[in-house]
Amino acid sequence: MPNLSVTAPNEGKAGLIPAKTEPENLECPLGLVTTWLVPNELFYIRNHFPYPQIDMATWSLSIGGQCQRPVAFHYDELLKMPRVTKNVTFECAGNKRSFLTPPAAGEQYGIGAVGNAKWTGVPLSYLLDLTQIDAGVQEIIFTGSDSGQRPDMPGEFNYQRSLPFQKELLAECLLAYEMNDEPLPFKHGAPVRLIVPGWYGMANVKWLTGITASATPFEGPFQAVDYLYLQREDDYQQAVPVTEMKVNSVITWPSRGEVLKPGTYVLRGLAWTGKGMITKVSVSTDDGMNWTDAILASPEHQQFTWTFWEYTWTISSPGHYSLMVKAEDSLGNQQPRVSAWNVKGYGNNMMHQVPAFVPGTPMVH
Ligand SMILES: Nc1nc2c(c(=O)[nH]1)N[C@H]1C(S)=C(S)[C@@H](COP(=O)(O)O)O[C@H]1N2
Ligand SMILES: [Mo]
Repeated sequence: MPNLSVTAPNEGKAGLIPAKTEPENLECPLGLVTTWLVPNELFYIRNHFPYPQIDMATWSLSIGGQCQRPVAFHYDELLKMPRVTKNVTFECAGNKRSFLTPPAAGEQYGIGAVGNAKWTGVPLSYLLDLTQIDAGVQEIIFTGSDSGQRPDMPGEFNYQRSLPFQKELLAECLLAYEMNDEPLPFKHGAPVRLIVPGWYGMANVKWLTGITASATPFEGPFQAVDYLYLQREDDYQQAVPVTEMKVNSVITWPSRGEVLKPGTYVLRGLAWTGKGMITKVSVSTDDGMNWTDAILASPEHQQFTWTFWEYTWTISSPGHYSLMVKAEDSLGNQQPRVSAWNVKGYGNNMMHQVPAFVPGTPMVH
């Protein structure tokens, strides 16, 4: 593999919606996604720091910490290990933040910080087993090679996150070096990134360089300051960590501002959840008064992946309509009409609402 760095702005990512350019944060135009797996060029991007520079001649992945046998592997060695492929949808915890009232600080994402892709790589448990992790280990820490400063504290930090040392959770995870059957694109974390099925996107550490077993809880800022549901700015005592995705859904057609005529249309969208399966999607065209089931329209509907939904709507008379969608999953989770607000604006799964206008007489300007 050649050395990895970004050579041109917007490289490979034309058509995405910029939320911020430095560091680069791009939303996916979900209305343009017609395939169940999002093409790599259209997959959203979320970065906390500028892109790292990676010298593949010296790059290796070290796995150590509280264990009997620390190890390190070059890229070519990882490719020769057992491999696993999983389709996984992930959503940025800040997706739909712009719909919160009052506003919450952070990237003001609309609905497009979510995507579904096919990931291939080494099972995480395979690598952890090689190291013979010590009794008493509580967490596994994952280190990305990107680093920089934060506005809220002095110092230089790498992007680092931990997972609890729970066998079932870790058994689901993989270290991906392929995305949709292509080598993992640099902007998505090449040479290898972590994939944690069912969790919000922050868990999927890109540009991995280190995996460390730890006997104490990890206190890095992307663990202990960010990605916590906080009710008050200073209330870290009561904070709940952001982990699994909540059940969520969006309308991808029509989009806001679409002018429609009386007639029959197919409304379209997507629904996803954390651990369960999407069992039901309902649509309202009258601002949530009446609801009708939509059709779950994905050819493949699997755990940890999103599903398309469709709903045939016949408009008989002009007027202003409020289209809404809500989804339910097999674990009984439902979407709230108004999200539980939190200081950092995470996990907003309130029902998505799109106004539609059907003019009845010629519009006068
Ligand atoms: N090293 C590193 N990994 C990272 C991040 C980052 O800034 N640096 N951002 C995280 C967040 S918040 C999200 S939502 C996902 C986004 O992955 P993507 O850019 O491939 O869509 O990556 C996660 N992994
Ligand atoms: Mo995110």
